[in-house]
Amino acid sequence: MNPKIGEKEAILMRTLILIPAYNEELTIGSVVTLAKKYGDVLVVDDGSYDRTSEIAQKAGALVIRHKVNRGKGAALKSGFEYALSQDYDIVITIDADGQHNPDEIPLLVDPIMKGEADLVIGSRYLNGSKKEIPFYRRLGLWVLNKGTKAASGLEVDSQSGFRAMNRKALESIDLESEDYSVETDMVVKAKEKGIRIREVPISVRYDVPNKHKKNPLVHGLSVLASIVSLIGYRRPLLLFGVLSLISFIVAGVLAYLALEPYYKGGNVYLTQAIGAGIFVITGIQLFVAGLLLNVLARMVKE
Ligand SMILES: Nc1nc2c(ncn2[C@@H]2O[C@H](COP(=O)(O)OP(=O)(O)O)[C@@H](O)[C@H]2O)c(=O)[nH]1
Ligand SMILES: [Mg+2]
Repeated sequence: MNPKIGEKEAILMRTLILIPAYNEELTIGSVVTLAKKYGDVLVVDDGSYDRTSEIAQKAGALVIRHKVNRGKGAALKSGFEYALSQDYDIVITIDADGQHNPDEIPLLVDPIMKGEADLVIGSRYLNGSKKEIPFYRRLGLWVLNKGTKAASGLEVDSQSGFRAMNRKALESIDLESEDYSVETDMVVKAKEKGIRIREVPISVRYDVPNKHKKNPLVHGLSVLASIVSLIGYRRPLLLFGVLSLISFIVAGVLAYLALEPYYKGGNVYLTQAIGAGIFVITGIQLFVAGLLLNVLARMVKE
């Protein structure tokens, strides 16, 4: 049988499944075993102190080890470098903790094979999977998704680690983040480079033994801090404008508190009045800073 050109290309595509893992001995074996059906598997063991590397190797993965823990972003970067050096055409990233289903890999690869997208994000929001997400996490994700939208203009499942990308995306996205903020970083950089981004629905499990490596509050706040700095670089007027607005609102409240006793026949409260003045000045300074940085950001872009 003579395969059509499209099928022939599909057969020749080399796919790497990249699994960042930190102390995932309970689940890495099954994730690697299932993922192997869809391509070569690379586990980046990021300084685990359990048997992650040993089990991954036994299950048939190639393993790169970091001597010390450097973070999810650093692990992905090591994996992307490997993929580029070995000429892979498609890279899938998938979590090692069993929250994602490797059998959904073809769903992510499909838009790339069809030439419709360069970066495909597995989304928990497109098919009702978000019901699986605990409520407090949904709140945090909402903030991070909105933050990512402010930085990139795109409203996507910004924290999903289940993704697929082609060589074009791989070559042009230059990641800086070492930690969990890598997911947002990738979306922002991809958008700037004109990479075509697509989302497909995926499922997600929350009944796995070791689903989160980090305290959710610490995790969420550290990602938020990185997103705020991404916004600061890209849209300074937005960030500083919001901060300036908050200052003016605080000034307004203080001014009200200062003057209220006066209208009731007493004296102006001096402390509150001084406070109001300080916040007005701060608000003006923030606004001017935003304007100046906005001009700088534009100059850098041009
Ligand atoms: N290489 C590496 N992987 C990590 C690190 N922290 C988490 N991961 C992996 O990244 C994936 C997602 O991490 P997880 O803590 O489950 O994130 P959450 O589900 O979003 O809370 C899992 O496969 C982890 O093993 C790290 O420091 N280094
Ligand atoms: Mg997890």
